[in-house]
Amino acid sequence: MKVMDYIMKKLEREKLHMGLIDPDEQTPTKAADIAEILEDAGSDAVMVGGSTGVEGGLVDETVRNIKSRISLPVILFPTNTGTISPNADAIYFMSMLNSLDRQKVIGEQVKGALLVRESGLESLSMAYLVVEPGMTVGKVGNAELIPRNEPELAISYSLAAQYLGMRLVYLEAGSGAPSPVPAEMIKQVKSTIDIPLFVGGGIRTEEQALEVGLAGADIIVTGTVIEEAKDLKNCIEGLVSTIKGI
Ligand code: 1GP
Repeated sequence: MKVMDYIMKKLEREKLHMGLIDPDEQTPTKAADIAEILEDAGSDAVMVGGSTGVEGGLVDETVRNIKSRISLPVILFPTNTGTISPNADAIYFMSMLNSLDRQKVIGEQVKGALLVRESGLESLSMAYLVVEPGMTVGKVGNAELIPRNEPELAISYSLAAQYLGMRLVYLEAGSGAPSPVPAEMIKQVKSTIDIPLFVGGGIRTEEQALEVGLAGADIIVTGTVIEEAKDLKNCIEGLVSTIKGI
């Protein structure tokens, strides 16, 4: 089954959790250990990527290790064309619509389009919108951050993405953000668009996952908490059961 169909089918009955693994943060073997815990805990997919532009060989080795151990979809969350691994199941073909840097809006995508085609990866078009504080990805991407108190701007970007034919919207507060995207912004965006809404950045606790999910996020992404948790199994199980219970 195509990854997009898998996501849409699952969304008919529940919200999804995806764990983000940054290949820079651990060895490929350790990344596969984490992926196995995610799968056992009932998470829905593993995203592989980082905001600083990890080197291609390491991404590929990480993806291959993960793929050899789990059956969940492995989806690339790329920073640039150097991070494409043909061994993943799919790639978010993302545009940071609120970047002031043309390269992030369309340049990298033009550079990578043929590579994606040759790789045979399923391409999932996504509007990537960086909300305050934006953290590293906001800086690296030269984002004109969406202010936390301007949900109307987030709505306009999201709707523009939908009208442009994009299939997914991602509201990103930035990895390690002190708090997630505001619930009010999530609620207003969700009530306006018809395509699935991803929310990530700063989600560490079950309470935060619950708030983000209740506000309307369809797919909740956690990264930092996976790197830092003392008891990873317990942490992921708690997050997943909270999200599935909404
Ligand atoms: C980053 O939204 C993801 O792109 C995950 O953020 O690391 O804060 O969970 P965290």
